[in-house]
Amino acid sequence: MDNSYINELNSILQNFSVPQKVYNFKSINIGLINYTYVVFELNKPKYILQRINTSVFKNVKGLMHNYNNVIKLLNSNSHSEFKIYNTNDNTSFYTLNDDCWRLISFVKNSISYNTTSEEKIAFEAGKLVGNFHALLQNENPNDYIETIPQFHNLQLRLHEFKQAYKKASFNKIDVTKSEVDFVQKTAPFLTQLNNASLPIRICHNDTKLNNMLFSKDSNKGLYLIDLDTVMPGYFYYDFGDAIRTLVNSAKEDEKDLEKITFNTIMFEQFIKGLKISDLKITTPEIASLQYGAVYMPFIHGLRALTDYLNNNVYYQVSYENQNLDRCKSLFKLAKLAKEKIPYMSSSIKKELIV
Ligand code: GN1
Ligand code: MG
Repeated sequence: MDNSYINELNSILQNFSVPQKVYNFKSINIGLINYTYVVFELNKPKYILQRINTSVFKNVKGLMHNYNNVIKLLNSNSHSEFKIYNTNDNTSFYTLNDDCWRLISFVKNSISYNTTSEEKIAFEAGKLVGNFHALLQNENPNDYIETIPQFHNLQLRLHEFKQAYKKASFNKIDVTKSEVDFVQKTAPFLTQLNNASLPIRICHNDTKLNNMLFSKDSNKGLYLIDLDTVMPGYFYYDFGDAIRTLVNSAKEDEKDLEKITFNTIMFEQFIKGLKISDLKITTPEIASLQYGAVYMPFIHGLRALTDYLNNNVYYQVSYENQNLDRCKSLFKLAKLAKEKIPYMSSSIKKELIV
């Protein structure tokens, strides 16, 4: 990172109520939406500074309101390490031109993983997701704004896909033939899902593995981070998104589709972790979980395909076809998960129905 950028980041930090020092920064490139930096004091990581992508998150005030709701609950349960640092004007984010910045704590001795095949991590992940939901289960959905309206609504994502397809270049239509076929074949199966009997819960909505913090020493699950999409939803969203990143240890943009797997041991460990969490899950929710494990890789693959057809206007990409690679690997996982529905359903029942 060059010196002028380090100075710029330091001058942004001066607007927050933290000791005024000269800090160092390291950029983290794993997110696809916001820009994230670890802030170091001497050589120690102290904070996480983020520039919120305001073309994706249009209501930052509402987003930070949701964030604060969750942090308050976490802190009242003695998880005091995770906090937001306010600005000198006592607001939860700092605005500079069109950009919004926020500062949160760096949780000491924590680690996150992009991929894993460690069974203990899958088990801890199940506990973490379950306990997050248990913590939020009495929240009033009206106290949360929808940071991205209809975020996991498949009808909306299919509509966006169709719009993008109409405008896409001949070449893109040609190279995406088999993915488009997969959409046509799979969408009717998933749009049949009936949410009517499911309770609306405050969900995290982005429970992929690298949004989970674990203890560096013991791999105990600590926190779910990245609370930008905390808003009302169905439990199978969070279940499915965690499963998609635990049963498959290949990267999200893996080009070699042979490497995409559905690891049943990791699946079972996650369920066992969920079972011993404090979450009280309803019977209709239990019946919906296996579909969540197909729904989430499918909807993410569909959104990646749409962005590829739209010439990469939404996700940050590091090469031209990255969205297409993400789509292919996510669709492969959705296909594997769909074949595993009978297995998932009996394994879920065995553990969760008492
Ligand atoms: C985006 O930026 P990040 O990694 O937190 C996306 C998620 C996807 C994820 C794919 C607001 O999240 O829905 O699961 O990329 N977030 C938004 O890894 O679109
Ligand atoms: Mg996110």
